[in-house]
Amino acid sequence: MSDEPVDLDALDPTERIKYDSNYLRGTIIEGLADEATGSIVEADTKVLKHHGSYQQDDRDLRTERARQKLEPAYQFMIRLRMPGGVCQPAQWRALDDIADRYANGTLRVTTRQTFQYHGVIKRELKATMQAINATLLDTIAACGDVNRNVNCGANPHLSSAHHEIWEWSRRISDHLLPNTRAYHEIWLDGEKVAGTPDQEPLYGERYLPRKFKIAVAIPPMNDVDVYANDLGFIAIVGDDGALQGFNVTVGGGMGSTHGEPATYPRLADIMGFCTPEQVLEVAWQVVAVQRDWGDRVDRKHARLKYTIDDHGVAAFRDEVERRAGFRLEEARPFLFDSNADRYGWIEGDDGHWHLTLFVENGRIGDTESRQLKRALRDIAEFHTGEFRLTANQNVIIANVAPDARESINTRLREHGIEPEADLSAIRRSAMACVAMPTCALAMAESERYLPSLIDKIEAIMATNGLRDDAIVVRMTGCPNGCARPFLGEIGFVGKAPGKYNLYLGAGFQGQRLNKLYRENIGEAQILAELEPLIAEYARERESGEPFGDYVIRAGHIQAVTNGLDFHA
Ligand code: SRM
Ligand code: SF4
Repeated sequence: MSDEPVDLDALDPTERIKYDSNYLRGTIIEGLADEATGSIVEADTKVLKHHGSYQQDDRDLRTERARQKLEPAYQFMIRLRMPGGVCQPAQWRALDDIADRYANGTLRVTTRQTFQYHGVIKRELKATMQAINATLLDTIAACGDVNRNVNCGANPHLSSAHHEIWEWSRRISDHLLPNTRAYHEIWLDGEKVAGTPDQEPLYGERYLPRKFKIAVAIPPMNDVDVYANDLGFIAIVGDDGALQGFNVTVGGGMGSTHGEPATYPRLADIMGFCTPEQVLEVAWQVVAVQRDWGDRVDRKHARLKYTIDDHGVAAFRDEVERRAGFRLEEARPFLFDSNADRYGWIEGDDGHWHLTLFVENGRIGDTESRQLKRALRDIAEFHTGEFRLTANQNVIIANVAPDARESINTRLREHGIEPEADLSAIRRSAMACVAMPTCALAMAESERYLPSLIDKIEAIMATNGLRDDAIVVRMTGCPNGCARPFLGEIGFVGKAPGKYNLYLGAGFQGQRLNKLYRENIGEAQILAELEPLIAEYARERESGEPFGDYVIRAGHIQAVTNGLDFHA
């Protein structure tokens, strides 16, 4: 970190807010106490993110509230930090209670393996944070310009080294946590320690130029979409089942802005290989170089992916190696076969079983016919293994003894859930971001709309004999890319209410971006575009050929292997 004085006025205004916040305190305590409004001041909303919470308002109510001359229906989203998505049954029960007591009665599994609550009001924000902390989970650094929740391949059956690899994801997460005591002071009534100013050896007083994300993938599954992360570790497990180390990837990200070609999704480059003992140092130095080299003037150009394109991977690697004091080895061979989850019951090496349940768009709630939230809560009363959230927004009931399987099946069926439901492959390969009504940035519906669109695409697939063929479909309400839509073989990105850009051609293993095929189209045109393509795919595809590969081979769309070609 450089000690040179910084002209904050020359930087993005968020830099001053972070600097002035006194290590993420701001005036949040005062804002929580202000009963005149359900909101907090603008600068504090930016500081609050680093504590895992966003101020939002219910967009469904905006017009009516304005008509009544009321302030917007302010509420807060809270995101947990849960490395690798692991949650113990007692924690599940407590988190379920919190959803009913303080939030909107649902738990939302995110695309980064954690939970979000929506609809918490300011008056109850602190109590909610305290209730979360009482479960021994927290929300520190779940959002903001810091390293966020570390993802890890979620399928424990895959490799005997899984536990060890997951343990590394947890250690990376801990290693990169901010040091400030602000979180404890604000939410947990922690004492202010006089005379000992906070220090942030990694982040400094202004934290990172932008958010930072890490994932650990365990081949052959790329269920974390490792190439969409700023920093990735691909576990290399030897034939003897022992963890040899990790290939290191840098410079992935999805976010872009419509009509601004200087912003683009980018897949990470493989930078080399490190041993397990080197992982923490590599992670630290990659973050540190991005802290020092990242753009603090233009937030739209501040993610590591732009730093990498500006400086080149070789220069970035040299700097990381110089600071770490060792060189990375040549990357080692590995293979990914898909970026999806495997559903149903699977037996692990040790005779324990794991049930991956499809959760449509990650929303765990109850309806009259299906009480998923209730069922999982009941299972958490007797389950002796753990729950694992996947980066595809699903839930794994993991480490189940063989004789406990039947009670889990029974409990699910009692609540209208078929444990190994025979859903179409396209529905199971689809995911959508939250979007309306909580996301301030949504331009179109996503979570609330995708299921009905899938009903229609599903019918086209069935007519063409493709009911059991997976095509990865991703939808988001805007181009920020929260459901990684640019990795969809079919991607929909919201442009305006009811209108989407249609993208085609991403790689089935998450190894290639898609490309714009049609712009700003509504449902009728979406279906009219997809119907002949799907029919042609059914007729003409080669054995095992994924849809994304087919549309490129057939000349419908160009392959995008480099983010810089995304708009070309
Ligand atoms: Fe995201 C902002 C939801 C994963 C890229 N994201 C937001 C906000 C907080 C909107 C805001 O800034 O006001 C959304 C809150 C909606 C709500 O009401 O809950 C939001 N993002 C989500 C979640 C909940 C989507 C979901 O349906 O699961 C995911 C939470 C992940 C987590 O647990 O940490 C989520 N967001 C992602 C991903 C996917 C990933 O990381 O694998 C991406 C693309 C990867 C990347 O970071 O490039 C993503 N979110 C963004 C961006 C664009 C960042 C950029 O580089 O331009 C924004 C906007 C921003 O940062 O300015 C954003
Ligand atoms: Fe909101 Fe856009 Fe992210 Fe969807 S992709 S949650 S609309 S920011």
